[in-house]
Amino acid sequence: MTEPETGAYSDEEIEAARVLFARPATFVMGCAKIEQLPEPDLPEIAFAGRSNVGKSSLINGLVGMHKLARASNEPGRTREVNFFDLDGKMRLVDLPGYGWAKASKSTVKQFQNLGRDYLRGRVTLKRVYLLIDSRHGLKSVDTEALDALDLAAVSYHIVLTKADKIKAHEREAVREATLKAISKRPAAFPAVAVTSAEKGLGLPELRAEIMRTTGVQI
Ligand SMILES: Nc1nc2c(ncn2[C@@H]2O[C@H](COP(=O)(O)OP(=O)(O)O)[C@@H](O)[C@H]2O)c(=O)[nH]1
Ligand SMILES: [Mg+2]
Repeated sequence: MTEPETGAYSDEEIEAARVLFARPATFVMGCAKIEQLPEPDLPEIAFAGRSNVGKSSLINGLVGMHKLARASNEPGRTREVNFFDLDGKMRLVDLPGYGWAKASKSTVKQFQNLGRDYLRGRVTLKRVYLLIDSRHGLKSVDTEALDALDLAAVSYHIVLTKADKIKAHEREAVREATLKAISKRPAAFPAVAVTSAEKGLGLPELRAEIMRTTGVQI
């Protein structure tokens, strides 16, 4: 049996990831239709989660640019699949948020179908980072997303966001509860990352994890 990689990174990995993510990141395109996706010619990682969970902020935090993903957050864009290129080596993909209470049913369906089609069919997708608000933990709408990913056998890694908003002992409690909740899920990576895009908490480790997962070298 191989040991699960539960988040120990060497100084060298952390430093290599810092260098990689300091390289230029650019907005490639926002896609509203599955036919518009860029050619699958680079490894991709995708960020999914409820709207407002912190997907765009996490992407900005990882690349150290305040406005990269936010700039694409004009009305409409949050319902597209947004692609960001990191130094021509990989793409970061900002998926439409789920759990939009106010959107019409047909709109919800349209962008959820797009996210689903992307997740199911993307040959270059290395992993989905499924974001969960650390103040709330897994909610039923999140559990539905996990069910769908497990069913489609799409590998995902849970990332707790906004950890600056809770105390250190609460962080550990929600991390452990989340880890326990995913322990029997087949497509779940056996670790839970704790992050704050605002304070930079957990970002060096997440960069290192992404580098491992994609196999990208500097
Ligand atoms: N305190 C705090 N707020 C955050 C953090 N990440 C995101 N936010 C805030 O949460 C809101 C939603 O973030 P956004 O990245 O747009 O979420 P998205 O809809 O998932 O892309 C914004 O007001 C952000 O400033 C964080 O790490 N800490
Ligand atoms: Mg967003």
